[in-house]
Amino acid sequence: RKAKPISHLRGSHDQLLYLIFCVFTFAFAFLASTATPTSNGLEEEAVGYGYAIRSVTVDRSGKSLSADLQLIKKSSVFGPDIQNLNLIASLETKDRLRVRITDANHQRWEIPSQIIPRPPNSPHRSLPENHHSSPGNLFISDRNSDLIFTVHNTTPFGFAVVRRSSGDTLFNTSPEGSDSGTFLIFKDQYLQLSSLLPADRSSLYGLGEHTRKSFKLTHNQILTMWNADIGSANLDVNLYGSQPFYIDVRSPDSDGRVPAGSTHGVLLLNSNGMDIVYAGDRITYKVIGGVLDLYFFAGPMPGMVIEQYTELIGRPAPMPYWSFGFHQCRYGYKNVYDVANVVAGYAKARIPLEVMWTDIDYMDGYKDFTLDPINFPLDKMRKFLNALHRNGQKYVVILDPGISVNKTYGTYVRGMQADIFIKRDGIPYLGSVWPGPVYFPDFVNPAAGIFWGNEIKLFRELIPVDGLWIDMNEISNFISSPPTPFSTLDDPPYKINNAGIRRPINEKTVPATSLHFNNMTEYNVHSLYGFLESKATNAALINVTGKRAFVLSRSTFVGSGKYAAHWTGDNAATWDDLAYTIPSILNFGLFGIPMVGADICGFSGNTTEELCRRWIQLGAFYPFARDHSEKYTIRQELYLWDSVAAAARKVLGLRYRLLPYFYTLMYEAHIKGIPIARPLFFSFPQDIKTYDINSQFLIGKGVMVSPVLKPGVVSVNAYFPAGNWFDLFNYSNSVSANPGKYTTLDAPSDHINVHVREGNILAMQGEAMTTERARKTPFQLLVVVSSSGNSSGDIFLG
Ligand code: MIG
Repeated sequence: RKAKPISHLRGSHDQLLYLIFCVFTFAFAFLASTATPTSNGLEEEAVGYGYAIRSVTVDRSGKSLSADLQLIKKSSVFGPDIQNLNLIASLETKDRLRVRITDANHQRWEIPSQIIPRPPNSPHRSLPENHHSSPGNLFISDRNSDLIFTVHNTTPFGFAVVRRSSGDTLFNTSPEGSDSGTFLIFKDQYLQLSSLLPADRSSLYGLGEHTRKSFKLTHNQILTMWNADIGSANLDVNLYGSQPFYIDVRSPDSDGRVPAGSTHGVLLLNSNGMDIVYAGDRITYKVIGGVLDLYFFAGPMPGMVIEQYTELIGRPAPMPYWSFGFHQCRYGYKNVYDVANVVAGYAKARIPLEVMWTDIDYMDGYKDFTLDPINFPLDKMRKFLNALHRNGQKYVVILDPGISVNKTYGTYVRGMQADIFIKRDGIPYLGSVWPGPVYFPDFVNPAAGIFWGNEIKLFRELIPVDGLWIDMNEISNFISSPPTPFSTLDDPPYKINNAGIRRPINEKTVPATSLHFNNMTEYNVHSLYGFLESKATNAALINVTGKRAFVLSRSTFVGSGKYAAHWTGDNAATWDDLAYTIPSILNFGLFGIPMVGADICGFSGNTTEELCRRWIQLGAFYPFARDHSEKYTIRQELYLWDSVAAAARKVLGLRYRLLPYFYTLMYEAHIKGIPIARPLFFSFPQDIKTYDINSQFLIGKGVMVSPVLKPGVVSVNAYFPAGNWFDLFNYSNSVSANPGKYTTLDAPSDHINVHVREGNILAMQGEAMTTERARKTPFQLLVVVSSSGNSSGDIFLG
C-alpha cells in the first residue's frame, strides 16, 4: 500500500484547484489574522478591551515582579474571557527573562516539569514582597543583565523588553496610539498576544517546522504549530514538529546605538496548537490553550542566544562518531539480499558507506520488533549484520509508534498487560496505520517508556541494530475519528491554520479528546508525542548498549535535540526541494537539534542523475547525511550513475577528511548548543548582507559551502564575507573579499565550492571507506594563516 498524500497538499492530482484554494485561504487567513478589532469579532471601540493592572509587586532583589491584571471588557468570540490574570516576570539568569501570564485563580495546562525540566514557576511569591501602588511604569532589571522588563500602567496595560546597553526595544505589547491590535486576550481556548517589531531593522529566523523558500522569515505569513504528518515538500504549512522559538537579528538604527547583528531569542513555551502571525511590524501569537510563558534570551551574539536557549531546554545529545559517516536508506528494499547488494555496490564503487538502513519493509506485517520471515528471515539477517559489523559498518531500522492489535503478537499482549496505550472513552484508542488497526503507546506514561525499553531490549537480542529511526510520531493516523459531539477539545472555537486550510485538528491523528497518563488530554500533549518517544527510545538504547544513542525522529518539540537527530521528512526529488533543505537545516540548528539532514537525492518522485549529483555535493555537508527514497521511485544509490559516483567519492572524501572537525563541532554543540551547520551571520553578524542568504551556510565558524542549486548550471554566485577564503579542494584557488562581496565561481558538474576562511585551523584526517578506518589515519592540521591576527581552531578527541 502506498501512503496517501493529503489530498489538497503537494502530491495530489488537483494541483490547480489546490493553488486557487491556497490563494483564497491565504487571503482569508491573512485578513483574519491582522488582529484588527473587527476580525476578532470585537466591534468598535476596541481600546476598551484588554486588561488593566490592579496591583504590582516587585521583590527586593528587583529581579522579579508580579502584577495582578483585571479584564476591562468582555468579548463575544472564542468563549468567555478570564477575569483575573497574574503576570510574573523574572530574570532567571542574567541572560534569561521569563514572562508568564496565566489565570490568577485556576490552574491551567502547562507542560509538566517532568517533561521539560525548568526552574519553578514563581520564585517571586516566596520572596519578601514590597508593594508598589505607583501609577507609573514599573520595571525589573539587574545590573549584570542586558534585559530590562517594564510594565506599562496604561489602559489597557502592556509590557516591554528593552536591551539596556543600546536602548533597543526587543518586545513591546503596548498598544501604540490608536492602535488597538496589541491588546491581550485570555480565554480558556484562545490566548492572544502581540508585540510590535521594527520591520526595517528586525530579521527573524526560526518558528518551525515549516518548509520555506527563505531562511529569514518573510512578512505577512502565518506560522502554524500543530504536529502533523504533512510532507516537507509542502511550503509554508505546519509539518511534523513544533518549535515556537525565533531569533531576531537587528540591523543598526539611525542614531547608531544598536550595533549590527545584535541578536536576542524568544521562546513561547506552550505545547498547544497555535498560529503565529508575522506581519513584519508585529508578531502575534494566537494559541488555543495552556498559558503564555515567554522566555527572552539576551544574546547579544547569535551563537550566544542558542547557548542561552539550550541552557534552558537542554543541550543536544552527543552523537556517536559513526553517525557522521554516510547513510543509505530506501523505502522498498525487497529483501535482505537487496540490502546486502547495496552495501556491496558501495564497496565496489569505492564510495564510503557507514550505515545501512531498512524501512518498514523488514517487518512481518508491519509489526514493530518483528522480522518478515520470508524476505528478512532471522538467520539471514544475523549473518548480514555480522558481516556489516565486521566491516566496521552499522545498521539502523525504522519503528512506528502504532502497535498492531493482534492477540498473537507479544508486543501487543505486553502492552495491554502494562496498560500503557492512549485511551478514549475508557478503552484504548483504535487507530489505523501500516499494520492495520493499532493502539498507540502513551509515552507520557513512564510505564510506556519501560514497556518500550523492554521491547527494544528483546529486539536487540534478536538483531543487534546500532540505532533506531522513529517515524509517524506526530502521531500519524490513516483514519480521522469523528469528534465527540459538542466537545470543544475535538472542535475548538478558534481554528488554527492546520495544513494551511484550517483543517480540523483531529484529522489524520489521534482525537484531541483522547486521554493520556494522569488524564492529560491529547489536545494538550499532542505535539509532545515525538519528543517523548525520542526520550524513551534514547533511554532504551543507552540502557541496552551502554553507549551514546543514535535516534532519528521525524516529529520534534522544544528540547528534542537532547535525545534525537532529525531529518526533514518527505521532500521531493526537485531542484526547489534541494534549495529548501538549506533553510530547513539551519532552522533546526537554531532549535537545538544540530544533527539534522534532508533526504539526499529527494524522497518522492524520480530523481535524475544531475539532481542526485548536485544533491550529494550539498548533502555531503549536512550534519546528518543520508540518501533516502520513496517506494516505487527509481533507485538512487550513489553508485548507479558514474558521474554521481565520481562526485560522491570526491565530496564524501572531503567529508571524511573533515570528520574530526564535524566531531569537534558535535562536541561544541553538546556542551554549548551552538549549531554544526550555521547561517553566515553566526560568524559575521556585523555584515548585514549575510542576513538574506538562503543558499550558502557555514560548517562551524569558518568553512563555507556554496552549492549549485539549479539544473544546467556550472557556476555559482556566492557571497564572501570579508577576508581571504581558500578552496578546500584546492588551496591555491582563493577569493579575497574586503569588504564582503558576491563572486561568480566555477562549479563544473563534478565540483562544489567549499571554502575555509583565513584565521581558522582545521583538524583533519585521511579518507577511508568507514569512519573507524578514517580514525586510524594520521591527523593533519590545516592552518589558514590570518592576515590580521591569530589563527585558531579546536579539536575534541574523546
Ligand atoms: O507513510 O516508512 O517520512 O521516510 O520512508 C509513510 C515509510 C511512512 C514516512 C517517512 C519516510 C518513510 C515512510 N514513512
